[in-house]
Amino acid sequence: PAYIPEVADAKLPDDFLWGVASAAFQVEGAVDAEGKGPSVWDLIPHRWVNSIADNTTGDVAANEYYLYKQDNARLKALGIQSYSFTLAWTRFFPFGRGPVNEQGVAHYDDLFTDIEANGIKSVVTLFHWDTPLALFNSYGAWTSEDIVADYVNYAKYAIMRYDKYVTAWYTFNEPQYCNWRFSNYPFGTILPSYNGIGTGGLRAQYLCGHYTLLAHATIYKWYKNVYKGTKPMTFKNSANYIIANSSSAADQEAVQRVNDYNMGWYGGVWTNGGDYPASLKDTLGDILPVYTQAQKDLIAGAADFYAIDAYTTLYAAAPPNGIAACVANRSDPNYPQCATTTQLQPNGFPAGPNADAGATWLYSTPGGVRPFLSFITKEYFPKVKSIVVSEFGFADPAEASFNTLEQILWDLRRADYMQSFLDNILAARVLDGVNVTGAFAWAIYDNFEWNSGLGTKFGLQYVNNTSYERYPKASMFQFLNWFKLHGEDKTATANITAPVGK
Ligand code: PNW
Repeated sequence: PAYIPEVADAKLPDDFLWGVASAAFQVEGAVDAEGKGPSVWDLIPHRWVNSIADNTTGDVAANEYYLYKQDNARLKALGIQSYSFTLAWTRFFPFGRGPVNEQGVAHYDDLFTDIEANGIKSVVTLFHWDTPLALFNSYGAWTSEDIVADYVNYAKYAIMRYDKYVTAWYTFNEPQYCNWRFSNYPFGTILPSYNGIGTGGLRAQYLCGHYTLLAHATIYKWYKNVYKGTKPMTFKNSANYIIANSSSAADQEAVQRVNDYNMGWYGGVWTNGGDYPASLKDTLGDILPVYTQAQKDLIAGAADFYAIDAYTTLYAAAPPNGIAACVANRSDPNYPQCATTTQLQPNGFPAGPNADAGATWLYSTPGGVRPFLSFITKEYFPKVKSIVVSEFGFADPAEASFNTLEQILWDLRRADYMQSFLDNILAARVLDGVNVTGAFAWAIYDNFEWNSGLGTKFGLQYVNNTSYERYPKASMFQFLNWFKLHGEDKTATANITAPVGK
């Protein structure tokens, strides 16, 4: 049943991009196969004691490296239009730079041809956190400007080889997690520190953000102006809809600060002429690197659409001692964001902080995406012309302890989340006039959920971690049914009058 009755009969245009998503390190396994070099994520589960909640590793993950033909056949059989997946830099350039690994490239040649042969569209991310370990060892990876040239060298190679197969490009997944997902800077006890940066410092985080956005903008401008590429390109943002905890001015300001620190940090592409928001500059001072005018010009306008990984909804409040006191004190626990967030309580289903360490950040509040899409379009980034929800998904807190196949496959909370989330996206489009042009569910199947390990499950398909068989869950059928009901009405496009900016 529709959660939003007004959209029960509404249709999406044919060119609405939709499907399921994955990331190389989370699904591929085969971490040392066919010439692949090590990434930081190959090392972390083995060398950093207790870094992974259930002590699993990504060594095999979902074994996709060997099972991709079955996976693609299954996507086709299920009727999924598009697959959003990522490429592992260390399969192309095992040491991050230097000679190309032909075996790794041959593997991706096969993958792309097979996806195409199954009639599925490829949506491709060039970098999803699996930084080549060699670049960490030689210059501290994302804390050094050297990373820009190495990323650009890899990205150019992958783009030139695969552009013809790709429907849309993402340069980066969620640079908002630059602080540690890209390299796990806190594991400086295993790897040395670089550039005067110790372990997990703020300076490392903001250097990482700085060079990531420069790398993104450099490859974007090359793709459009030199290569003359025609496919849409952007990077994937990570942010959630933020509601003020109260009507007080301080809590309103807290909302603004949370948005600045998540979205505004990389928002120079659409606003501020390529620069950082004033709140970051004021608060961070000399911690925040400075863009030259030429760099700001490079960044401004360096994207074709806004991609948002939106999972949940949060309240924001001023920190206990107030925003001003926090901004003035670098050792305040809330520095530099100087706002606190708490989760909106989910409707209907219990979700508890203690139920599953991997999902504490993710209450099921899919209603937030509708106002969030309006917020992005109308208020925040006036230059955004269209939005793709590049990831949304749910890890049921109870799923880790499910043990019968029936319990696992009857994932009603995730099915509920899918139905409600999609209804809200559709409502944003047809009732609120937001030009949302795509939606991708995370994840194609259960996979290696970073520091939460294999035990935290986001899949629309269950993966048996002994046989590696995949089984579609109820949520997969809910998802597919939704697109059967709402997809493919050729008349719909003409009815959408999307506002572009203010
Ligand atoms: C995404 N949040 O990260 C990543 O792109 C995936 O690799 C990951 O598996 C997936 O979400 C599920 O965690 C996010 O706090 C991490 O809102 C955190 C948030 C959102 C996305």
